[in-house]
Amino acid sequence: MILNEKQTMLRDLCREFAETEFTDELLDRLDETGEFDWDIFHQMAKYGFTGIKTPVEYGGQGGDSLDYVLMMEEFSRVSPVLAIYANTSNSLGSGPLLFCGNEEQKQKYLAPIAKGEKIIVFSLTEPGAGSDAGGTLTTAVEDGDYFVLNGRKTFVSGAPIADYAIVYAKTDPTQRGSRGISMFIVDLTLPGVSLGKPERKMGINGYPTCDLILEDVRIHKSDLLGPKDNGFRTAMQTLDGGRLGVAAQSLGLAQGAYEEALQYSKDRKQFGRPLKDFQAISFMLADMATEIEAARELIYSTAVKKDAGDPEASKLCAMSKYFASEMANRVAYKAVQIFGGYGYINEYKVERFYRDARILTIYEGTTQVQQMVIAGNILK
Ligand code: COS
Repeated sequence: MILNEKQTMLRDLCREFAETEFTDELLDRLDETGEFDWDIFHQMAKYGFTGIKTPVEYGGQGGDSLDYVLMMEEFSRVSPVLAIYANTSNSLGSGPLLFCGNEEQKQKYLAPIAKGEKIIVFSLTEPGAGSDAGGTLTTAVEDGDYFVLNGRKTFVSGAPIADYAIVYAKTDPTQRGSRGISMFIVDLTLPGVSLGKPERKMGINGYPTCDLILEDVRIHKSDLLGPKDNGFRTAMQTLDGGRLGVAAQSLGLAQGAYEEALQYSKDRKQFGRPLKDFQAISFMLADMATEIEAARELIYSTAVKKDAGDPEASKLCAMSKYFASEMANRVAYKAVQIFGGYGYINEYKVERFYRDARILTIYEGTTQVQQMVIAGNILK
């Protein structure tokens, strides 16, 4: 796709920001400590990245899905971890509010989230309800002006640093499966809310993840989001956009790993020749470049079609995530292979890209869930 002048400027701005601000020192620190860096988050917020897709009237930049994709791609090219810092507020966190928040909820929550003053996270998965997201066991029982929530959510990305969580809970146990589930905005300072210990992960270190535990948490009815008993549909709609974001994150990671391998193949000599002069290496590079380009075209066109209301958008988002996340793993694998033993040493960027790539085929719906969504669409 040929980008217009405004899109090219945005891409260049994001690229320059990432190359300048995402320093090696910062990336090493995130990976080693696993701790969130507030300075870079505030810097991103100052530039408006945390609200790139939020409408202007709610404190954002009013960009479209392609703008968001370009930002995610460019940030992930340098750091797929720091890309997430700007992601949640444009994706899973704000999605449910934009889809079905009332005006009061939008005014109260969206603007501070878009400006990076508050952080909201998405909390769907439970220990026994991962791919089977409709199997949620968390309950919400009406009590006067309140709902009383009980349950445990798991793998909640960003929970340790968040102010609010969108929580899915069963409000009508007589309805089966994904029906009878409602969405709530939960203030994480409320009595009865506690957090599990931050998980130690293979990659994506520096964006902490933990369990969210709810024990008799009283949520005022004004924080019920959307219609009661009908929250699952919004979760799925939100995940359509989230999956496009993970696809763009995969694309950026693959591009970063490929560029590292390309340069290395020119610098490193074996048997008296640079690696690039060996057909085995040049063919790997050719495969990497081709797959990246194919993913880019699919993702960009999906972004445009999604905003245009294309009825195929849900399927295309799943296809984008499926193809790009698997592709990023293939590319990261080959990048490590080209680096040989050095690729296995954590001093080299491809080692981290390889570890970070592994989650892409898992979070926001595994590859197999994407295949279920795609098959469900083409076979209906
Ligand atoms: N947009 C709007 N509505 C959607 C939708 C979408 N993209 N996808 C499904 N729905 C609706 C369906 O139309 C259906 O509505 P009705 O109840 O009115 O008929 C409802 O949602 C349930 O859909 P479905 O029957 O397909 O749900 P399943 O329980 O079979 O689940 C999968 C389908 C597996 C696709 C779903 O559970 C899923 O995406 N799981 C993975 C969850 C995930 O990504 N977790 C990561 C956590 S966030 S990091």
